[in-house]
Amino acid sequence: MLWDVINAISRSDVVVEVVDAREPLLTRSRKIESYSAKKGKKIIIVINKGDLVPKEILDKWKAKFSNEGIRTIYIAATLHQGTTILRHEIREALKGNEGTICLIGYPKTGKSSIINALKGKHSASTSAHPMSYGFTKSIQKFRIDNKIYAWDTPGVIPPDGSLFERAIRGYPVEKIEDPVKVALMLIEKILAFNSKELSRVYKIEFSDGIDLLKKIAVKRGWIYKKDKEPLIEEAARQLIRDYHDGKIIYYMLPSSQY
Ligand SMILES: Nc1nc2c(ncn2[C@@H]2O[C@H](COP(=O)(O)OP(=O)(O)OP(=O)(O)O)[C@@H](O)[C@H]2O)c(=O)[nH]1
Ligand SMILES: [Mg+2]
Repeated sequence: MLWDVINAISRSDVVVEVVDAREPLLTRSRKIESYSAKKGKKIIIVINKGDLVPKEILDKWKAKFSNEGIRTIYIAATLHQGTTILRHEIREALKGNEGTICLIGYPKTGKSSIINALKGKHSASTSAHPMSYGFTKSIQKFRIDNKIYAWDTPGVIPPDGSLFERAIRGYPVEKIEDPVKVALMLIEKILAFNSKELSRVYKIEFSDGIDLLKKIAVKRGWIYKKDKEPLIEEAARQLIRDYHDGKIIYYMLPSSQY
């Protein structure tokens, strides 16, 4: 899979690194950036899913990455917001010449959705959850317009990826080995961001992460038949899916400590 990405980079003029606006630092790969730079490729960072984060925060992330000398823009691919500026950045990077870009990034950052937004129609298949029906399995080239071609690549957790991103994006939700552990990590992050958000989404008051998972399971009727215990694994998977679906409002701040 990483090989697919390296292959696409080598066949492109410009590398478009797609990060999730909610977790820009955790979904960027300095390793892939420095590899691309070493190969002489121009890099554009695209902060996608901008609709899930307030504009002033997006501006801060943009300023942060721009200060590092990387062209950066933010967009909301599925809402077709920011596509004109993205097209402009790509043309600029290609100096008006015909050329090829590649979209790279962690699973589920919206690479295929960006291809569709640039093309103006649904051409690349997309999916809401890691490795669920429609995710990108191999590199594929698309024609964006009469001068620009784009490689769509499979989402890959790069070698410098965090354990958390690996756990939450690296596997299909139903195959996560310990969904409760992953959900508890996620709950902790969300609570630190906004202590009321999970009560708002699930309409449940709770004392801690496990209590929340138990109450979600009970509320949805996910109970072990044998001993009537709540199926917290199922609740944990649901919470992870809700995060992927953008139902829970959570984002990192550029000022946070990592
Ligand atoms: N809210 C929101 N959701 C988005 C946006 N862009 C993409 N998505 C959603 O994010 C999910 C993943 O989108 P994809 O385009 O399949 O992501 P990908 O990076 O190609 O995923 P892989 O091929 O698995 O690596 C889908 O459910 C999209 O609808 C966006 O701008 N805003
Ligand atoms: Mg894809």
